[in-house]
Amino acid sequence: MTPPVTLEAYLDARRAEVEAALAHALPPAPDCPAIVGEAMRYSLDAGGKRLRPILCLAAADAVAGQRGTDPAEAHALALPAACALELIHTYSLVHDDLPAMDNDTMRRGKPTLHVVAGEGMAILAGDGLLTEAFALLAREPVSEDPAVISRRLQVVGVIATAAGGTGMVGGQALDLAMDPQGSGPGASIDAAALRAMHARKTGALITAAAVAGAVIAGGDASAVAAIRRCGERFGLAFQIVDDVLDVEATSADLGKTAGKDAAAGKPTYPALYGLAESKQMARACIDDAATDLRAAGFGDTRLLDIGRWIVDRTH
Ligand code: GRG
Repeated sequence: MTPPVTLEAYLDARRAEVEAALAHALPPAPDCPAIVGEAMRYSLDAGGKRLRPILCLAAADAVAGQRGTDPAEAHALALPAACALELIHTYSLVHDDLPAMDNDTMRRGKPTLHVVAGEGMAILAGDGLLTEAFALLAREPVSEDPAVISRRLQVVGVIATAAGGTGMVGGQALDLAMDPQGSGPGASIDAAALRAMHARKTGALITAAAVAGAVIAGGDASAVAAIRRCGERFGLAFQIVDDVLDVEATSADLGKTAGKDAAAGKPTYPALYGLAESKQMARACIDDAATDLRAAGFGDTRLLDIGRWIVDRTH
């Protein structure tokens, strides 16, 4: 496999791999009733950057480079985890947009799922996406090799921990309990609490993407630890940039309602630190990750470029 030259070509190639695999990631009708299968597909096929799956594949690439194994084989091993991460991410967006949570009407440039299919179907589609993610992780990558089977099990644990109460669900619960305009227990939140909430809500799944790719490609403990630290920094940078874009970008750019955080009086990085310092903080996360990756022998990998993509993105 000839490595693509530009980051754009690399991202396009990985995205195409992910899209092709996602096309087969959900059970077809009539095994799965079309009414809920189509609802799942509506949100999954609505686009999105596919950041988490691409990060997972890039981490697998980095480990393959270090171990001298075939990158195409590493991709084949990592693709199920990459797809599962996108299924879980999509479920979280569907549920986050529900009236009981963020109550949003636009996502990925389209009306949100509950708007087109109703709340009940949106809840079920989210449940379905989450559950199918773990079905996929349980059955793939198909292998008789005990080492691969053991890594597959490890990946299930990594992703479940990131998606569950200690990760995304826990973070979303803390977010939901926040009451910026009120005087209850969630009324005030300082910088440390904001960071801790985001580390769970957004950071955990991004970190898990990097870790899952490294684990399934056969990374040793020190490689996995280095890639985990990178994922944590990428997760924080991603959230800071998300907050900045909520202020600076338009709804058309974002494909979702812009300016909602400020309108709700939510504590955000720009609200706490200002726009310029927030941007500087995001860049510092990526610079620290790059320094750390270089020290761990991953200096010449796409992971560094993905960090730049996270901070330079416009949507
Ligand atoms: C419902 C358990 C549960 C969790 C929801 C992810 C999440 C937790 C809420 C989404 C709210 C939100 C906008 C968070 C900010 C960060 C974020 C996840 C943005 C969307 O991710 P992108 O930019 O989206 O990767 P695309 O559409 O490109 O995949």
